[in-house]
Amino acid sequence: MSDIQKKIVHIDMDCFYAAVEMRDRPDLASKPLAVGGRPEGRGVITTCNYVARKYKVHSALSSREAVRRCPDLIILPNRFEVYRQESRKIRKIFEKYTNLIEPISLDEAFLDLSENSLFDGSASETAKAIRWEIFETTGLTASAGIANCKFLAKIASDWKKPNNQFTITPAMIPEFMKSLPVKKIPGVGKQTQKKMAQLKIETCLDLQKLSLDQLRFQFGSFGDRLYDLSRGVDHSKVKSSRQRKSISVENTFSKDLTEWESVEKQIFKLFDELKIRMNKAKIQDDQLKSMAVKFKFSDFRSLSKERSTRLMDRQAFRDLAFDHYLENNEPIRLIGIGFKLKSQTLKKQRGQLNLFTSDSLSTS
Ligand code: TTP
Ligand code: MG
Repeated sequence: MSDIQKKIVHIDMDCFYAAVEMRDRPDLASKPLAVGGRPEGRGVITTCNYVARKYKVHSALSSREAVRRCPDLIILPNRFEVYRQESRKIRKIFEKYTNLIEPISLDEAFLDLSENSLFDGSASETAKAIRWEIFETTGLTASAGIANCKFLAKIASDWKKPNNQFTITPAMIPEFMKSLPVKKIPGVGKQTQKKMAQLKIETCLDLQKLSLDQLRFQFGSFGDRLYDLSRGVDHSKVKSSRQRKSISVENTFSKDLTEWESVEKQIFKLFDELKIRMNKAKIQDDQLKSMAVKFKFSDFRSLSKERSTRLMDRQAFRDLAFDHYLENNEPIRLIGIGFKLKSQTLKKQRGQLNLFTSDSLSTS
């Protein structure tokens, strides 16, 4: 499908953590309110409501400075578990509309609605419905951006904040890009901005004036992406971790393992690798269905042991591996560990998950 036809929606909750606090403490809703650490110590502001933003209070500002800018600021402690809980509810709402969801953080996600036929295929009407359902369910407001690519959808969601949405149609893109500041381009951080400023590049139009070769010369491999992004072109896909059925890592050893100690050591090593992969794939505990440990023996037979789980737990892998080891005490040439993940819909979930291909699975 060409990008012209793509329909990407970016949903971003309005002053998310602060909004949760305002919902739960309506008496504070009209006051300047932030969540974060205490101003007496070295606390920082996690986020604040829009009243506080008028005083130039913002995320990552030291709480001490925040109170200096806004003496009446009320700072509540972070309640991450509550924010996580709300985030899960919001995720569940997204899942009613599409399986193609890429969560970016607790309060932000991309949805690919290209194949969606709801509301006569209107992504902006679908976005309205999603925002309304979020509000009905959680009492919190969200903003949305709609465009034919992730880059523009994300910019659009910021355009009419709070509690609103904005669509960038393909016809609007050339004009829109002209005035867009380069700092809005993902990947253009402080250093790149500085370099661009030296080159008198402030807007995407300024960038468009550079040839691909010039961009490569100035910005290396990022030059190709800058060429596209400055024209409002972004081919990156909505990467749905929900579509993933499993995640695993494995290692083959040059010498078969026979001692439990060496098996245990490998399990811990693999666990650290798995954790990194899970972070990259943005997989959260609530997506976990079961964990598995696979052994491939010296005769190339392989056998996995599986156990249901809801937690990413090193000790649990060790225990599962230990049981597996006791039951099948043979030289091991390969160990794999991983998780099976809950799938998009219950219907699809049945019978299709196989963490390790062509392996027999013993379940405990
Ligand atoms: P954002 O979406 O960046 O901010 P926001 O939702 O508070 O406000 P906006 O209406 O502008 O979207 O971040 C979402 C949550 O992530 C935010 O409520 C708190 C948290 N957060 C941090 O913990 N540290 C940070 O530096 C930022 C920016 C956000
Ligand atoms: Mg937000």
